[in-house]
Amino acid sequence: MTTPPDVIRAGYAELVVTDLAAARWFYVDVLGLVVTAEEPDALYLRAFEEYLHHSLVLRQGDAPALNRLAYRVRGPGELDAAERYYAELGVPAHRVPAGTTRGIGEAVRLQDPLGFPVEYFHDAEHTPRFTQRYDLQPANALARLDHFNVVVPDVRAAHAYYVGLGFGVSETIEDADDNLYAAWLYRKQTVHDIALTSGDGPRLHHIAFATRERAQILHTCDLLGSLHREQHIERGPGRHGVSNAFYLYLRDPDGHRIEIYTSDYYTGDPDNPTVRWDVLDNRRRSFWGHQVVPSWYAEASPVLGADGLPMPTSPPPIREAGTIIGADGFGVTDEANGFKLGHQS
Ligand code: 4SX
Ligand code: FE2
Repeated sequence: MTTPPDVIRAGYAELVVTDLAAARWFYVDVLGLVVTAEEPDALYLRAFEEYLHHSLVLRQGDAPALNRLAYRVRGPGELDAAERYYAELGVPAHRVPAGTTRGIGEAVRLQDPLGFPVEYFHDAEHTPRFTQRYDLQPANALARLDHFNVVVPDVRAAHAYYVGLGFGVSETIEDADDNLYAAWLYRKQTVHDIALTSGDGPRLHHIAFATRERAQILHTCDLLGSLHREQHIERGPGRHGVSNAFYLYLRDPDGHRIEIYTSDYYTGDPDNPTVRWDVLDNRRRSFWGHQVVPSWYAEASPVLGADGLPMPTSPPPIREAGTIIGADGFGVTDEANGFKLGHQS
């Protein structure tokens, strides 16, 4: 098998939004992302520690969708490696010239075997890095893009595809019958660049930005409350079991899900052990055992195919949300652990 392209990390995503002004309010006014460039039908945004041109593009369109997930590769030569790799997989891939996406150099684009529109790029315009521009940063400043999370009907197949691309597996959710419900995979030295969630797919589950501290996440909650825009809060804030990160999920005006995430752990050693969670462990998705709202399992953004139309989806063989009474609460592990509310001995 040909060597896969040397991926550094999740680089940027492009979302189609139906009301760019509403999206600008959410991403710039509320989340505080930095505007690198603005066009009548597009916004190029970055977080405060980022120096590449953008980590998020919002493009005006007719229906909400994911236009592209982009991974940064280690050097320009890795674009050749990507072309060779996908040729061998039998997946059509094509080069696009520098500037096809504003601020991004030459790139290779393809519809990956899981059905997602993916780009590999190396070169990108540099912009000022505002790490210590505290005079510019709001109290909820986002530091950098952290990861993508995608919904796929066959997590095992998707897991194999990403392992083939050279990703490490930090954590999984499994059951005793060998069903794989979710997996977290990385190239950079954190818990993930991409997570796989079982469900009707291909769809985009969320894009996550990291903050430096959890106080910054809590401030986003307070801000939305003060603005009476608390409807944008979908899940959390809380502590993940998987990844140990502190989190908050928001829905943008088009329903795209954005996670704010902080304080996961280092995975850079070559023998970093995979953490395997039992699907019946109620702490896996909320370390504090909170139930996951049904929308979090059910809803996700359509992804565009090579023809520019939404990809058809197919269902998973087994649903995580259906495996436990009440999705996540009241799992069997409570009694297995000898705990019953009101009957403690
Ligand atoms: O819900 S999980 O605790 O499994 C989880 C979801 C962990 C890390 C993530 O980034 C995430 O989106
Ligand atoms: Fe996430």
